[in-house]
Amino acid sequence: MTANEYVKSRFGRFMDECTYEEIYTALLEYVKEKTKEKESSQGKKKLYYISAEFLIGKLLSNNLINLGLYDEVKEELEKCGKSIAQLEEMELEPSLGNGGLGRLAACFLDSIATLGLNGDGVGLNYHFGLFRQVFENNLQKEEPNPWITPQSWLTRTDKTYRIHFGGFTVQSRMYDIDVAGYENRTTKLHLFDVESLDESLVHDGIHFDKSQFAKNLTLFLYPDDSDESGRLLRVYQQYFMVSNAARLILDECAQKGSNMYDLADYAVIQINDTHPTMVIPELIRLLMEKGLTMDEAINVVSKTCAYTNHTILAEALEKWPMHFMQQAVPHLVPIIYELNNRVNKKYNDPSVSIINGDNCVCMAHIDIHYGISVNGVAALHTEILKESELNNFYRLYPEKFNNKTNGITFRRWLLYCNPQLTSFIEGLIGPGFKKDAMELEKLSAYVNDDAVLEQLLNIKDARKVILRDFLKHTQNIEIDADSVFDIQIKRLHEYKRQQMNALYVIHKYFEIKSGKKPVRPVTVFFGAKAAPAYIIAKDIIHLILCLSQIINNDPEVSPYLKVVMVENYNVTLAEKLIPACDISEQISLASKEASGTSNMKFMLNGAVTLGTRDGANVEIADLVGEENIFTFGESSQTVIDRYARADYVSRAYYEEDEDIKRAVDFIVSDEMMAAGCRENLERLYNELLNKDWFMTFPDFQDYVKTKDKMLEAYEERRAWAKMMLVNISKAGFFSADRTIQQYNDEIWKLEQ
Ligand code: 26V
Repeated sequence: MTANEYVKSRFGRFMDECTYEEIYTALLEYVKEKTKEKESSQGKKKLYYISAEFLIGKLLSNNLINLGLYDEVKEELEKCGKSIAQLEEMELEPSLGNGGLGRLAACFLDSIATLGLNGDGVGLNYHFGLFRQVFENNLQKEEPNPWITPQSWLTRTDKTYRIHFGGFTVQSRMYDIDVAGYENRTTKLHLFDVESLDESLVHDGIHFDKSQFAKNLTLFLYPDDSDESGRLLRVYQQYFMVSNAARLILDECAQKGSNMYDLADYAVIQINDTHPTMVIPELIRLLMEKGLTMDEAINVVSKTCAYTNHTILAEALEKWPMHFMQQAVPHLVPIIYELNNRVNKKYNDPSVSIINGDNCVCMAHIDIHYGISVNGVAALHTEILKESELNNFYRLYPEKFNNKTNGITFRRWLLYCNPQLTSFIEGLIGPGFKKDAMELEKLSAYVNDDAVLEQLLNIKDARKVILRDFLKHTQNIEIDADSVFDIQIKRLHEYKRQQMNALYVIHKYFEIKSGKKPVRPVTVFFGAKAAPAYIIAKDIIHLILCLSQIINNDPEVSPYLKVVMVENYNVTLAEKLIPACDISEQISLASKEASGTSNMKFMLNGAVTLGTRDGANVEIADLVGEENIFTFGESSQTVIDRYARADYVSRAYYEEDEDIKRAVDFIVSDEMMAAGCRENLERLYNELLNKDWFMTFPDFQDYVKTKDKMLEAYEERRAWAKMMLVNISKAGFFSADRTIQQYNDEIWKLEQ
């Protein structure tokens, strides 16, 4: 049955006589049915990828592509006078993630299904997601982000569990989202929800009673953790997630014949960052309920779990106070003590203890001692883990440490989001790259082909026009499609240094004012959400929004420079921004960005990277060669040494460098005060002047110089197009299919 026939059977009318809402409802069911017809992988051993975030994005078009139905449905719609773009607007984007970690988990599910591996995702069904960002008076405000509608991708299952906390019990229910792999198998994302959830608890934006756990557990992802009650709630959420996951795993393994002693032959668990760590003591506890001794249970679980680290920022390595555990999960406490005692007895080294001197539980330490594998997410990141951050552990367990450089799914980040580039590539090298991304290398045969280079530039121009129209239509933002598109889109964090980019903008503003005008206008795009309690991050958003107001309304400057901060940056916006990008901003302080994954998406779509030697940028540079990337700034070793010496004084740079002084002073100038709030701007000014913890000043001049060099290079259109082509041709390594194959070969070892 075609999609149109399906619509007819559902509503008694063909598409041309249906509303978009009706067509969307019908197609959602159609796709769900088609997905169910596909086989899911079986096999004895199964992977459970447990993650607090799955940033899956909208699913309709992506699923149609993976099912091989996209072109057909698009055509049918067009024949009926409807557009697939408008249809896509019917779907709400689930905001079940925050940034790279969550998007990575979603890309991994796509690759797991595509490679036909037997593996499911397990997470939580947050009704209001992260939050929806709105700008008011140049400030970020947070609103709930509901996404569950009567027609949703969720399928309610019969699986329910009773989950016990200290003092009360809740009932859970599992909801499933089917994940269609590309022309292959399917897999499932299991999202657990609490039956007693009460959405009416939410009031005034994203506020709610944080103490009513049974009613609030799955309202939001990362609820505000600025106070103790918010942090405690995170422990409840995490336990809810892993207790459900552990029960599901044991149920499924028992059903397949496991006697529990052989659990590791049936299940492997990937712990995505430390958020799911409690699955280890919880599994031990459940196995003991089934009759295993503590020794046996620890032994079994220690063969089953693997841990991925996504950050070296100390503040992101979770440590929960023991009294939280005592309150939320008292039944895990004796197990955690026992795990700690064993470690202390064996190693007698407080730095590797599970319970630290402040009586907090170091979650990563549980993962490392009681897991089979510890991996970083890019080569440099893994080296830093081994040599510094986790060196004490590396010396104990060198065999557990390994690198798995991140990847992205090319289905969403090329085939779906950039059909123009996709069909152009296909015309040149055939369709093989869709299954084997390394075939993109074949493009290197065309690096001196003028017609190809010209066409590549045309496609980029066309994508810039599409972005311009989209932003006008959705956010009422006006941009010049002939300007250079310089884009930084990622979580707002000081280490990612959006503030350094903002200082560059101020620097340019002054240059233009003094008559030094760029040969071609530049549009600097930002997209970022700041954690609700992260004050300085919100101040940086405020700075950018004020700058945007001042610059875009200044007739002397705006013909040459524009600043755009898109509202509520999410996967849907990324899909529009990335294909249109010329300059990909990857400017984290070296050593701080574990990997980055937007850097890979940009490269794949023909943007050129402006980056520090950090995370996966290092591997991008190795692949494309120094002549096809613009790197700048201090090396990770210099940065690490500087932190060790603790002798960085930002004020000294400010006093010695007139450009830095002028840009920083502008933050508290009269113009800025007229556009923004004194309190926020002064706080940010003082932070930079007195602290600048992520060292923007030492890299500033090199950043300015390199970006200007890049703008010059942009004018050499043929040479620039060549750089674009080299970047695309070398992007194959960053396919998540490669990453997942490595996880399977080296850690999971599932049948294939
Ligand atoms: C943790 C927390 C804990 C405190 C409250 C706010 C908050 C927000 C987010 C997180 C986890 C974020 C971790 C994350 O997204 N890491 C990113 O992972 C990517 C995939 O490996 C990697 O490319 C990025 O470099 C890394 O920042």
